[in-house]
Amino acid sequence: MEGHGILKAFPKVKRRRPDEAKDAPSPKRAPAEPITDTIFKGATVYIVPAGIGKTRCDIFHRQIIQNGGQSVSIFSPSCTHVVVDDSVDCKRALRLLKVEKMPPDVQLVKCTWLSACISEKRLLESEDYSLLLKSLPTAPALESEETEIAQVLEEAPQDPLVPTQVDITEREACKIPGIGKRMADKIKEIMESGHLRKLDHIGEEVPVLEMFTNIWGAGAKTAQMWYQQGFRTLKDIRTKAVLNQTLRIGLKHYDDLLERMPRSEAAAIEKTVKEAAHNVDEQLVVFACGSYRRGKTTCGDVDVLITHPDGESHKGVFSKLLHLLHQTGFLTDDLVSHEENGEQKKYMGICRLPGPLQRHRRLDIIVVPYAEFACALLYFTGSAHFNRSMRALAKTKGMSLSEHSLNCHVVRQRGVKLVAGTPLHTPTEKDVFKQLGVPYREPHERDW
Ligand code: 8DG
Ligand code: CA
Ligand code: CA
Repeated sequence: MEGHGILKAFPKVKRRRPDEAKDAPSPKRAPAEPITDTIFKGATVYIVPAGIGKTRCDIFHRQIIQNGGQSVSIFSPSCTHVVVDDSVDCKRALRLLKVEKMPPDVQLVKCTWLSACISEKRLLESEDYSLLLKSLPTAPALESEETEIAQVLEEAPQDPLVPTQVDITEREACKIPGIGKRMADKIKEIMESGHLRKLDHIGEEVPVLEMFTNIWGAGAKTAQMWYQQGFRTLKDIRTKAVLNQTLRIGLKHYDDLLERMPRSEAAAIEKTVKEAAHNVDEQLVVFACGSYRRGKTTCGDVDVLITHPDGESHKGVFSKLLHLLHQTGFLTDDLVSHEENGEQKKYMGICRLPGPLQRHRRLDIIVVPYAEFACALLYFTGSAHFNRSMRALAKTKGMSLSEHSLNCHVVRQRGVKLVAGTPLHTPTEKDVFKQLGVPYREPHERDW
């Protein structure tokens, strides 16, 4: 049910992932995109975001994964294809990639190649789309379905009620590269009836489901269940639904937790945790990671990472620190008060800075052994998409990357890890990049 089609239509207003839901108490990571086809099987694609825009990059990324390929956010010689916006020429592409020339086996292609592969449902030769060749096909770059429909409608006859015109338009639409029979059918339906039936039920259900999943702790499954039980408002949930402690807290702070906090507030939260940690042990190293470390102007929550340079004294810090932060009233509610992940310990809760107008904010605290510090720092800095790309890159090199370590000599068979390999010595993040053979990226360069 988590992958229910309707839920994919949710607008991106969420500030935390539904997979952190209490119905899945140990927060699982984002589910992998379902693979529905094999168009891009064997292809490892790096999309140069310049000029393409984040939304289109995201769409392409999903299309590649769903069609059996790999989409990575770091350029390396193990990519099979590098895709650039149609406006980018070869010289600029090389500049953006920070290389003098393309590695021999990497294809440098225009966006139209991706659109054409998707529309023709096969991995096309890149020759016709190569940046080094002058003649390029004129297929429109793939954008969202809506944009495609809109473009076609713009060129549609003025009187959509005349059936023959509708048929002509449908036939014409089919001729446009990138528009198949299914898309043409949708265009026809819109022209005939003024709307798309497929979207009808979404109008009623989605806003309610979205409101429900915006309760911290409620995932898509829970929201669907409530909807099926006939609940339609937050009051219904408050008064009629069976709620566990996490959901009660999520509901209590519904408005506060929906809002992202300004960066300055995240800094004040980091400072509060740091001071308390230094009361426990002055030597502790304390860092806010996540979007804060990536330099974002607003943060969904604060992710504080803690370690001790002597490699031992991090032990015992976790409970002392939480006790102190509870005592001062800074921590107001615990969502997941103690989660163990190997030698790492994680707390997920809610805090509030002192003062009359302060809001409740989400806070994660992670205590890690020093040997795992660099990999943990890299992981909790994110972004989640960047992390996926780094892990995919490690995989192509017979390594594996996690929040604990970068391992070499990993043995996999058909994607299944048979031998876990040996952790490499990576005292700093730079060491991780170096071992993976890619240039270091500052935190603010890790959004994609
Ligand atoms: P935000 O809180 O401002 O919305 O953004 P964020 O700081 O990037 O996200 P987060 O949810 O607080 O997660 C912190 C980091 O944890 C994230 O940047 C990278 C890492 N991470 C992954 N995958 C996932 C995942 O599936 N869920 C969560 N919660 N974190 C993940 O690499
Ligand atoms: Ca965060
Ligand atoms: Ca977080």
